[in-house]
Amino acid sequence: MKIGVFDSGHGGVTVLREALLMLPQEDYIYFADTLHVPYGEKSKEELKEYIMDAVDFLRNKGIKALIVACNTATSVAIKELRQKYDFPIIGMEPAVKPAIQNGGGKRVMVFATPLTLKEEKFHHLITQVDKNNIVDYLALPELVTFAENLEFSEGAIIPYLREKLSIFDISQYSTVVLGCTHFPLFKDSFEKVFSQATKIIDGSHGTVKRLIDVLEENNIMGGGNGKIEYYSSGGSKEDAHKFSNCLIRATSI
Ligand code: DGN
Repeated sequence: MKIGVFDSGHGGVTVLREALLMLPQEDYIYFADTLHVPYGEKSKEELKEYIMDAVDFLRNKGIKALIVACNTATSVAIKELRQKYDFPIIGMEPAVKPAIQNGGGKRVMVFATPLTLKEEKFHHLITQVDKNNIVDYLALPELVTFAENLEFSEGAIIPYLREKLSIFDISQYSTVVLGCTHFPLFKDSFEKVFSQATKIIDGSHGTVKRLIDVLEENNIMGGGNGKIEYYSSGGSKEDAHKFSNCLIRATSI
């Protein structure tokens, strides 16, 4: 059986890429909720319905485990998902803990969607790990739209990032956390905006490590060879084109 990977759109390819590298002996089935992307500024109640529909779809296709490759969906629905389905479910979490460990007391910046940053899950995480008040955070919802429009050019992205960051002293950050799965698709622009000394991290490695543990614990590891099936709620050829473009970008950047 396959591993399900779900995102509002095509940011989840950054997690799929990591899974393909670390777990090549699995098959994958990716679902993008392109009818409802972006998720970052919708109501929780609305999103929960979309997320349940997406996961029902994947369950009906037959999956042995699910990665919710979307920080926003994880924030609003992970508890309900785990209650409803009997396969293991791995969610995303902004990589704040490793960022603080990396930082040696210097400031950390977290980028995510507005909903992820508003949710209790994020504030709970911050109160647990940010004892010295060194974590700042900022919503970058437009990056999701840029990605879904396949607009990755530094000429468009760098001015956008500079404008959003104009009120911050960016030289003070040891670490930047990309807390939305779409954002690593813009790693080249983040690297140009921040100094070379700033480390840019995301949660995909930690998520796939967790997936490996869960597959081992449940004795359901392996049996595939890296095959990928793709579906979207929009069901258009354009969606499939976006998926392959984003996956190629995720593997090449
Ligand atoms: N890729 C999603 C995330 O990690 O939060 C959200 C994108 C969106 O739909 N706003």
